[in-house]
Amino acid sequence: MTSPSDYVPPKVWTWNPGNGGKFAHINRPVSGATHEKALPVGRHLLQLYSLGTPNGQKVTIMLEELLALGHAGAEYDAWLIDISAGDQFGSGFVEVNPNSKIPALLDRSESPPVRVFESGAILTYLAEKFGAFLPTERARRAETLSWLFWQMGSAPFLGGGFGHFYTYAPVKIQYAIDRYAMETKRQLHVLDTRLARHEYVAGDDYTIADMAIFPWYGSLVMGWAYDAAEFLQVHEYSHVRRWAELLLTRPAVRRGRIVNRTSGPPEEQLRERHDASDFERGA
Ligand SMILES: N[C@@H](CCC(=O)N[C@@H](CS)C(=O)NCC(=O)O)C(=O)O
Repeated sequence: MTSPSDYVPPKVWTWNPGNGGKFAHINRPVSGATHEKALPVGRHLLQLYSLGTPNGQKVTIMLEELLALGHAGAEYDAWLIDISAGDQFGSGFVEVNPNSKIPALLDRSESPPVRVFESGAILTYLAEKFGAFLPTERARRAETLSWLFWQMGSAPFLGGGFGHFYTYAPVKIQYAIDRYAMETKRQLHVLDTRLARHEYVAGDDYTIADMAIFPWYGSLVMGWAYDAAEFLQVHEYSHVRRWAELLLTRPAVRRGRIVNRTSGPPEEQLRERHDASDFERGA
C-alpha cells in the first residue's frame, strides 16, 4: 500500500486555510455568519433554500411528490444557495440553519414561521404535515424511520469519505480510498440485500426513506456519482439498480432531481423553482 509518511501531527492543531482541497475556500473551523444578507422570500408559504446536490434533491423530490398527490399547500419557492460562493454563511441563512448547510426550509403557514434544517428532519416534517409517505402504523413507521436514519448516518461515509478522497482531495491516499470504498460497497450490499426482498426500501410502500436514499445510492448505481461506477463495480448491486430505475419512472422524482441544480446537462438544470410551469420553460 502506498502511504504518505512525512506528516507528524503537531501537539496542537492549527487551521491551514489554503490546504489545496476543493472546498478549502469555504471550510472553516468555526460556525456562524460571515456577512449580513437577508434571504429572499417568494409568494408561497414554503420557502426552500437549497442546491441540487443529493441532500437538496431529497427535499425537492418530496415536495414534487406531495404536489403530484394534490397537496396544493406544498407549493414552494426553491431559492438557490450557492455554497461555493459562501451563501450558506449569510446572516439570513444562518438564522434558518445554524449549521450553514443546505437544505433549509421555512414554513410560513405557521405563526411564527417554522424553520427546519437537516434533510431528514425536513422530510419527516413535511411527511407529518401532509400525512404522506410516512406510514402511521407503528412497525411500518419504525422501519421507514430506521432506513431514513440509516441514510443520514451512512451517506457521510459515501460523500465525505469515499467521494472526497476519491474525487476531491488534492492527493490520492490509498489508505483513505480503500477504507471508504470498502464501507461504500458494504452499504451498497446492505441496500441490495434489502431490495432483493422488498420493492421499496421500507417494504411495500414508497416512503421518505426511498426519497432520502435515492439521490445518493441511486445516483451511484446509475453511474452518475464521482465517475466511480467501474471502480466500485456498481453493476454488482442489481437490486439497487432495479429500484433506482423504478423511482426514475416517477415524474416527481425526475422533476425533483433537477431543481436548484447548477451542473450537468442544461436540460437537467432548473436553478430556481417558483412555479410548476418553470419545468416547462426552464428558469
Ligand atoms: N446532514 C445534512 C448535510 C447537509 C450538507 O452537507 N449540505 C452540503 C451540500 S450537500 C452543504 O451545504 N455544504 C456547505 C458547507 O459545508 O459549507 C443534511 O442532510 O441536511
